[in-house]
Amino acid sequence: MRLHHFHSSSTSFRVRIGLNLKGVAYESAPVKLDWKDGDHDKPAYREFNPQGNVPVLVDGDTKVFQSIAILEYLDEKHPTPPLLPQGAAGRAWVRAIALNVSCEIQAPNNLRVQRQLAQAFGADQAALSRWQLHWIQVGFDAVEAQLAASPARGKFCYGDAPTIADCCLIPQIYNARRPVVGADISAWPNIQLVWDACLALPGLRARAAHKPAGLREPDGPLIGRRQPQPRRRADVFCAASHSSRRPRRVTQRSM
Ligand SMILES: N[C@@H](CCC(=O)N[C@@H](CS)C(=O)NCC(=O)O)C(=O)O
Repeated sequence: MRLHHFHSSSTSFRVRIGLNLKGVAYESAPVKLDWKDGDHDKPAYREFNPQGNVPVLVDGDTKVFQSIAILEYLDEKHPTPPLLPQGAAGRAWVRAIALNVSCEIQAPNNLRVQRQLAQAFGADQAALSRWQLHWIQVGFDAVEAQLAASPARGKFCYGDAPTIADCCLIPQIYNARRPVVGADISAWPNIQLVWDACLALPGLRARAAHKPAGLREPDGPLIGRRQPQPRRRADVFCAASHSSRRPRRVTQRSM
């Protein structure tokens, strides 16, 4: 399998967590996201992925777009450990959390939205930060209420094992805690509890899932060519986290 992703993309991070939890090895194909000269905007990448975003999973002749579709694809191809509970009601509940994060929080805060706000409507960084925090608060309020009301909540969003809900929520929490957004997740006690439980689990540990220990992170070719590493903090991205350290190649899951 090959994952086309960006090291600080929260949607890519969802899939890396899923791959880590399932112990599936993958080849890493980095795609530089950038406000001005991102690879995702270039014709070669648009041809590869007309949606112009990351992540994309390539499995033999199969190409899967959209992080939640990728997580479900992985779950069907590698059923153990499962990322969805048994039963229609539980599965719908978990998908509702994942989709809330994906559609109601990440989507309005995406790079292309922020770029449009800045370029077409003159939003400065302070306005963009307020914008991001707003959608995080609205979305986390809803997730918190759903978690608080659920008898199924255990250590994780649903029960005592991580599901695609946790795969989506953890990167979003990571994103929300960045200084440029500044959300205090203790305001959402159930989300805080899930975050704490996830950090204690090796396959879901945010840093570890982000950059597996001992492995060099992507600076390799994307669609047949080498590309430069991002050099600056990209705080306006839909980032999962940012690091000034050089990213590492991810070729084998270590957890
Ligand atoms: N709904 C998509 C969203 C993917 C997405 O927007 N990814 C961001 C990175 S976190 C991206 O590539 N943004 C590029 C852009 O906004 O143009 C998914 O879940 O895969």
